[in-house]
Amino acid sequence: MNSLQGQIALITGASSGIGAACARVFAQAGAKLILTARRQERLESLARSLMQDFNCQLYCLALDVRDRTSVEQSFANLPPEWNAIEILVNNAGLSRGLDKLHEGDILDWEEMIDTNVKGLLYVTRTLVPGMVQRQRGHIVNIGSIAGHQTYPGGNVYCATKAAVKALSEGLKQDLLGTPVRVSSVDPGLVETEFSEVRFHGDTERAKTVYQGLTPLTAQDVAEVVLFCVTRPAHVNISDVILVPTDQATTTLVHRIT
Ligand code: NDP
Ligand code: 8X3
Repeated sequence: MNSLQGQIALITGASSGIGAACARVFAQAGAKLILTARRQERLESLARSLMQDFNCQLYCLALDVRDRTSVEQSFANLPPEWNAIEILVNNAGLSRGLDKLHEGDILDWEEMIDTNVKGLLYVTRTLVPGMVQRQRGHIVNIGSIAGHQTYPGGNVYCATKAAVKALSEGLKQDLLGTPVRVSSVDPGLVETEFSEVRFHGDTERAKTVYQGLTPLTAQDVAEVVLFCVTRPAHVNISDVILVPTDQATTTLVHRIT
């Protein structure tokens, strides 16, 4: 039931966190993997480890999802044996800052919108036509609880994830009548490099986000993604919100202090 034997899966943001964990569970399930992110050395090190552990086929692609031309050309130039992508995990994303909207850094806003919204759109627009043509495909968008509930200082990040939610719904509606599925996997607090990136490398501040509670791990999220993509063809897991037991809403969290 959980086999992806021989299926080609492309994961964006595979160099860290949830994307890297998806790569590992997919490799274990027998998928052929296209790993993409900006940090090529990270991808290659992950690829070496997955090849050693699972003897899987891998293709690493250094890619900035914000660069539309590069997205289009990189996918157009995939070796023919890597062309028939069946699973796309739109995971690349980030938050920057936790400022009040009226005090926010506009460069932070642009980076989030360009990556989380426009980057996801560029990748989707480039790869989904092939899925429709082949009558086979599954897109998993990594949204967030932040796309369902806004929290103080979350403003633009939450808006990008609300956009991802709308895009998942829109794509699902537009693909109706084809066998191509769309799932949205929307986690709460997951301990990855996410907060370190949000706070521009301030690791001490990043650690406080997960202090006094048991957050989700990237592996927890990857297992849900694997569940979505291994259902029978007539079943679409449309939207999953998964949170730590210690988290009720974006702001209501149980911490032991
Ligand atoms: P990480 O920071 O650990 O991973 C983010 C990944 O995105 C990295 O692989 C990074 O690779 C990639 N990425 C960022 N910008 C770009 C870009 N311009 N082009 C290509 N790749 C890019 O964080 P997470 O694993 O936590 O985040 C993954 C997704 O999960 C994001 O969409 C995030 O919003 C979402 N999410 C995270 C939650 C959390 O609490 N951690 C909760 C809910 C959702 P590189 O830097 O090498 O390009
Ligand atoms: C990440 C979860 O609540 O930190 O999307 O924004 S949260």
